[in-house]
Amino acid sequence: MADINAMAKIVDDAARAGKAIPQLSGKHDYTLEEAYAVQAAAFQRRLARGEKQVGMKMGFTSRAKMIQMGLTDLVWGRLSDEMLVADGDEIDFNKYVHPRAEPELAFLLKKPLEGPVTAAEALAAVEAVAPAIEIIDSRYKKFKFSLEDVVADNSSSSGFVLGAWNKPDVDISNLGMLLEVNGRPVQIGSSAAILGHPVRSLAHAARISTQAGESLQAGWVVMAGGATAAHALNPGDYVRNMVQDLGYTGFTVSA
Ligand code: 0L1
Ligand code: MG
Repeated sequence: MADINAMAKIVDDAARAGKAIPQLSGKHDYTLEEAYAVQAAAFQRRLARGEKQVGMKMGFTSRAKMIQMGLTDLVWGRLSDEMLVADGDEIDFNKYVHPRAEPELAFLLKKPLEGPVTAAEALAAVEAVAPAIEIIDSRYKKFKFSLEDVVADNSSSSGFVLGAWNKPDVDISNLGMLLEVNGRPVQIGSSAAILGHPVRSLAHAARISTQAGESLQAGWVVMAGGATAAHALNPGDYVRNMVQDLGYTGFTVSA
Protein backbone atom coordinates (compact mmCIF):
# COMPACT_ATOMS: atom_id res chain seq x y z
CA MET A 1 0.00 0.00 0.00
CA ALA A 2 1.22 3.52 -0.87
CA ASP A 3 2.83 5.47 1.99
CA ILE A 4 0.86 8.71 1.51
CA ASN A 5 2.64 10.71 4.22
CA ALA A 6 6.12 9.71 3.08
CA MET A 7 5.32 10.73 -0.50
CA ALA A 8 3.72 13.98 0.71
CA LYS A 9 6.91 14.86 2.56
CA ILE A 10 9.01 14.20 -0.54
CA VAL A 11 7.00 16.56 -2.79
CA ASP A 12 6.59 19.18 -0.08
CA ASP A 13 10.32 19.20 0.73
CA ALA A 14 11.13 19.49 -2.99
CA ALA A 15 8.73 22.42 -3.40
CA ARG A 16 10.19 24.23 -0.40
CA ALA A 17 13.78 23.69 -1.47
CA GLY A 18 13.17 24.27 -5.21
CA LYS A 19 15.05 21.03 -5.88
CA ALA A 20 14.16 18.49 -8.58
CA ILE A 21 13.24 14.94 -7.52
CA PRO A 22 12.82 11.68 -9.44
CA GLN A 23 9.24 10.75 -10.32
CA LEU A 24 7.44 9.14 -7.38
CA SER A 25 6.04 6.54 -9.76
CA GLY A 26 9.57 5.22 -10.31
CA LYS A 27 9.61 3.93 -6.73
CA HIS A 28 5.97 3.82 -5.66
CA ASP A 29 3.03 2.04 -7.23
CA TYR A 30 0.06 4.29 -6.56
CA THR A 31 -3.39 5.07 -7.93
CA LEU A 32 -4.85 8.41 -8.96
CA GLU A 33 -6.98 8.42 -5.82
CA GLU A 34 -3.86 7.88 -3.72
CA ALA A 35 -2.12 10.67 -5.68
CA TYR A 36 -4.86 13.11 -4.62
CA ALA A 37 -4.41 11.87 -1.04
CA VAL A 38 -0.69 12.68 -1.35
CA GLN A 39 -1.57 16.16 -2.66
CA ALA A 40 -3.97 16.70 0.27
CA ALA A 41 -1.36 15.54 2.79
CA ALA A 42 1.33 17.75 1.25
CA PHE A 43 -1.07 20.71 1.39
CA GLN A 44 -1.82 19.91 5.05
CA ARG A 45 1.89 20.37 5.71
CA ARG A 46 1.60 23.90 4.27
CA LEU A 47 -1.44 24.60 6.47
CA ALA A 48 0.45 23.31 9.50
CA ARG A 49 3.15 25.91 8.75
CA GLY A 50 0.51 28.65 8.86
CA GLU A 51 -0.52 28.98 5.23
CA LYS A 52 -4.22 29.35 4.40
CA GLN A 53 -6.14 27.84 1.52
CA VAL A 54 -7.44 30.61 -0.74
CA GLY A 55 -8.65 28.64 -3.71
CA MET A 56 -8.18 25.98 -6.29
CA LYS A 57 -6.55 25.58 -9.69
CA MET A 58 -7.77 23.62 -12.65
CA GLY A 59 -5.25 22.11 -15.05
CA PHE A 60 -5.11 20.54 -18.48
CA THR A 61 -8.19 22.52 -19.44
CA SER A 62 -6.97 23.26 -22.98
CA ARG A 63 -5.89 20.94 -25.78
CA ALA A 64 -2.64 22.92 -26.12
CA LYS A 65 -1.70 22.00 -22.53
CA MET A 66 -2.71 18.37 -22.91
CA ILE A 67 -0.65 18.05 -26.10
CA GLN A 68 2.33 19.81 -24.50
CA MET A 69 2.40 17.39 -21.58
CA GLY A 70 1.02 14.25 -23.30
CA LEU A 71 -1.81 13.75 -20.79
CA THR A 72 -5.56 13.88 -21.37
CA ASP A 73 -7.36 14.18 -18.00
CA LEU A 74 -8.35 17.35 -16.15
CA VAL A 75 -6.35 17.78 -12.95
CA TRP A 76 -6.74 20.14 -10.03
CA GLY A 77 -4.69 21.53 -7.20
CA ARG A 78 -4.91 23.76 -4.16
CA LEU A 79 -3.88 27.41 -3.80
CA SER A 80 -2.52 28.92 -0.60
CA ASP A 81 -2.04 32.56 0.36
CA GLU A 82 1.76 32.04 0.21
CA MET A 83 1.47 31.14 -3.46
CA LEU A 84 -0.03 34.51 -4.40
CA VAL A 85 2.47 36.75 -6.19
CA ALA A 86 1.36 40.38 -6.07
CA ASP A 87 0.69 42.00 -9.43
CA GLY A 88 3.95 43.53 -10.71
CA ASP A 89 6.09 41.80 -8.08
CA GLU A 90 9.37 39.94 -8.59
CA ILE A 91 9.80 36.20 -8.01
CA ASP A 92 13.13 34.71 -6.98
CA PHE A 93 14.23 32.38 -9.78
CA ASN A 94 16.39 30.38 -7.36
CA LYS A 95 13.35 29.26 -5.37
CA TYR A 96 12.01 27.32 -8.37
CA VAL A 97 13.18 24.22 -10.21
CA HIS A 98 12.20 25.19 -13.79
CA PRO A 99 9.24 27.60 -13.65
CA ARG A 100 6.83 28.16 -16.51
CA ALA A 101 4.01 30.69 -16.98
CA GLU A 102 0.49 30.04 -18.22
CA PRO A 103 -1.98 32.74 -19.35
CA GLU A 104 -5.18 32.21 -17.43
CA LEU A 105 -8.37 33.79 -16.10
CA ALA A 106 -9.33 33.74 -12.44
CA PHE A 107 -12.73 33.75 -10.78
CA LEU A 108 -13.45 35.27 -7.36
CA LEU A 109 -16.42 33.62 -5.65
CA LYS A 110 -19.06 35.56 -3.75
CA LYS A 111 -20.74 32.46 -2.36
CA PRO A 112 -19.89 28.83 -1.75
CA LEU A 113 -20.31 26.54 -4.71
CA GLU A 114 -21.13 22.88 -4.34
CA GLY A 115 -21.27 20.62 -7.36
CA PRO A 116 -22.73 19.40 -9.53
CA VAL A 117 -23.74 22.78 -10.98
CA THR A 118 -24.53 24.06 -14.45
CA ALA A 119 -22.35 26.69 -16.06
CA ALA A 120 -25.09 29.27 -15.39
CA GLU A 121 -25.20 28.33 -11.68
CA ALA A 122 -21.41 28.57 -11.52
CA LEU A 123 -21.47 32.03 -13.09
CA ALA A 124 -24.10 33.18 -10.58
CA ALA A 125 -21.59 32.50 -7.78
CA VAL A 126 -18.91 34.72 -9.35
CA GLU A 127 -18.13 38.06 -7.75
CA ALA A 128 -15.45 39.07 -10.27
CA VAL A 129 -13.13 37.88 -13.03
CA ALA A 130 -9.48 38.85 -13.54
CA PRO A 131 -6.63 38.30 -15.97
CA ALA A 132 -4.22 35.90 -14.28
CA ILE A 133 -0.99 33.98 -14.69
CA GLU A 134 -0.25 30.63 -13.14
CA ILE A 135 3.39 29.91 -12.34
CA ILE A 136 3.81 26.17 -12.62
CA ASP A 137 6.95 24.39 -11.52
CA SER A 138 6.97 20.63 -11.62
CA ARG A 139 9.21 19.32 -8.89
CA TYR A 140 10.14 16.36 -11.12
CA LYS A 141 13.34 16.25 -13.13
CA LYS A 142 12.98 17.52 -16.70
CA PHE A 143 9.27 18.35 -16.10
CA LYS A 144 8.44 14.69 -16.83
CA PHE A 145 5.76 12.83 -14.89
CA SER A 146 2.84 10.41 -14.94
CA LEU A 147 -0.70 11.63 -14.22
CA GLU A 148 -0.37 10.34 -10.62
CA ASP A 149 2.97 12.11 -10.17
CA VAL A 150 1.71 15.51 -11.32
CA VAL A 151 -1.42 15.25 -9.18
CA ALA A 152 0.64 14.35 -6.10
CA ASP A 153 2.76 17.45 -6.82
CA ASN A 154 -0.24 19.82 -6.50
CA SER A 155 -0.70 19.65 -10.28
CA SER A 156 2.56 21.60 -10.61
CA SER A 157 1.02 24.71 -9.06
CA SER A 158 3.60 26.99 -7.59
CA GLY A 159 2.27 30.54 -7.77
CA PHE A 160 -0.49 32.70 -9.17
CA VAL A 161 -0.69 36.35 -10.18
CA LEU A 162 -3.95 38.28 -10.40
CA GLY A 163 -4.79 41.48 -12.28
CA ALA A 164 -7.58 43.89 -11.37
CA TRP A 165 -10.97 42.31 -10.74
CA ASN A 166 -13.71 43.03 -13.30
CA LYS A 167 -17.45 42.69 -12.80
CA PRO A 168 -18.62 39.32 -14.12
CA ASP A 169 -20.92 40.90 -16.72
CA VAL A 170 -18.10 40.79 -19.32
CA ASP A 171 -18.64 38.04 -21.90
CA ILE A 172 -15.59 35.86 -21.23
CA SER A 173 -16.45 33.11 -23.72
CA ASN A 174 -13.96 34.12 -26.43
CA LEU A 175 -11.47 36.75 -25.26
CA GLY A 176 -8.07 37.13 -26.89
CA MET A 177 -5.21 36.25 -24.54
CA LEU A 178 -1.60 37.23 -25.13
CA LEU A 179 1.33 36.11 -23.01
CA GLU A 180 4.33 38.39 -23.50
CA VAL A 181 7.87 38.00 -22.22
CA ASN A 182 10.02 41.11 -22.31
CA GLY A 183 7.48 42.72 -24.64
CA ARG A 184 7.57 39.84 -27.14
CA PRO A 185 4.47 37.67 -27.69
CA VAL A 186 5.26 34.07 -26.72
CA GLN A 187 1.79 32.51 -26.53
CA ILE A 188 -1.41 33.69 -28.18
CA GLY A 189 -4.79 32.13 -27.48
CA SER A 190 -8.42 32.62 -26.61
CA SER A 191 -10.40 32.02 -23.46
CA ALA A 192 -12.53 29.70 -25.62
CA ALA A 193 -9.59 27.27 -25.49
CA ILE A 194 -10.41 26.70 -21.81
CA LEU A 195 -12.96 23.91 -22.15
CA GLY A 196 -14.87 25.95 -24.75
CA HIS A 197 -15.79 28.54 -22.07
CA PRO A 198 -13.84 29.22 -18.84
CA VAL A 199 -17.00 29.02 -16.74
CA ARG A 200 -17.14 25.30 -17.56
CA SER A 201 -13.84 25.00 -15.74
CA LEU A 202 -15.44 26.62 -12.69
CA ALA A 203 -18.38 24.21 -12.87
CA HIS A 204 -15.90 21.29 -13.02
CA ALA A 205 -14.01 22.76 -10.05
CA ALA A 206 -17.26 22.82 -8.03
CA ARG A 207 -18.06 19.22 -8.94
CA ILE A 208 -14.56 17.91 -8.32
CA SER A 209 -14.02 19.72 -5.02
CA THR A 210 -17.41 18.54 -3.73
CA GLN A 211 -16.52 14.98 -4.67
CA ALA A 212 -13.32 15.47 -2.67
CA GLY A 213 -15.39 16.63 0.31
CA GLU A 214 -14.09 20.21 0.07
CA SER A 215 -16.57 22.48 -1.72
CA LEU A 216 -15.52 25.90 -3.03
CA GLN A 217 -15.78 28.72 -0.47
CA ALA A 218 -16.94 32.35 -0.73
CA GLY A 219 -13.86 34.55 -1.19
CA TRP A 220 -11.87 31.79 -2.91
CA VAL A 221 -10.07 32.22 -6.20
CA VAL A 222 -10.43 29.57 -8.89
CA MET A 223 -7.79 29.55 -11.62
CA ALA A 224 -9.57 28.38 -14.77
CA GLY A 225 -6.55 26.79 -16.45
CA GLY A 226 -4.12 27.73 -19.19
CA ALA A 227 -5.47 28.88 -22.56
CA THR A 228 -2.20 27.93 -24.29
CA ALA A 229 0.88 25.82 -23.71
CA ALA A 230 3.07 26.98 -20.81
CA HIS A 231 6.15 29.12 -21.44
CA ALA A 232 9.49 28.40 -19.73
CA LEU A 233 10.86 31.33 -17.70
CA ASN A 234 14.40 32.65 -17.53
CA PRO A 235 16.11 34.96 -15.05
CA GLY A 236 15.35 38.61 -15.77
CA ASP A 237 12.11 37.95 -17.67
CA TYR A 238 9.22 40.39 -17.48
CA VAL A 239 6.03 38.38 -18.03
CA ARG A 240 2.65 39.84 -18.85
CA ASN A 241 -0.74 38.32 -19.70
CA MET A 242 -3.10 40.64 -21.55
CA VAL A 243 -6.71 39.54 -21.73
CA GLN A 244 -9.06 41.35 -24.10
CA ASP A 245 -11.65 43.45 -22.21
CA LEU A 246 -10.23 42.43 -18.79
CA GLY A 247 -6.81 44.10 -18.70
CA TYR A 248 -3.44 42.61 -17.85
CA THR A 249 -1.27 41.31 -15.07
CA GLY A 250 2.42 40.61 -14.85
CA PHE A 251 5.51 39.90 -12.78
CA THR A 252 9.27 39.85 -13.16
CA VAL A 253 11.75 37.06 -12.57
CA SER A 254 14.87 37.91 -10.59
CA ALA A 255 18.00 38.36 -12.72
O1 0L1 B 1 -2.72 23.20 -16.89
C1 0L1 B 1 -2.08 23.08 -15.84
O2 0L1 B 1 -2.00 23.97 -14.98
C2 0L1 B 1 -1.45 21.74 -15.66
C3 0L1 B 1 -0.35 21.76 -14.70
C4 0L1 B 1 0.18 20.40 -14.54
C5 0L1 B 1 0.95 19.94 -15.69
C6 0L1 B 1 2.13 20.76 -15.99
O3 0L1 B 1 3.00 20.86 -15.13
O4 0L1 B 1 2.21 21.26 -17.10
MG1 MG C 1 -2.49 26.27 -15.08
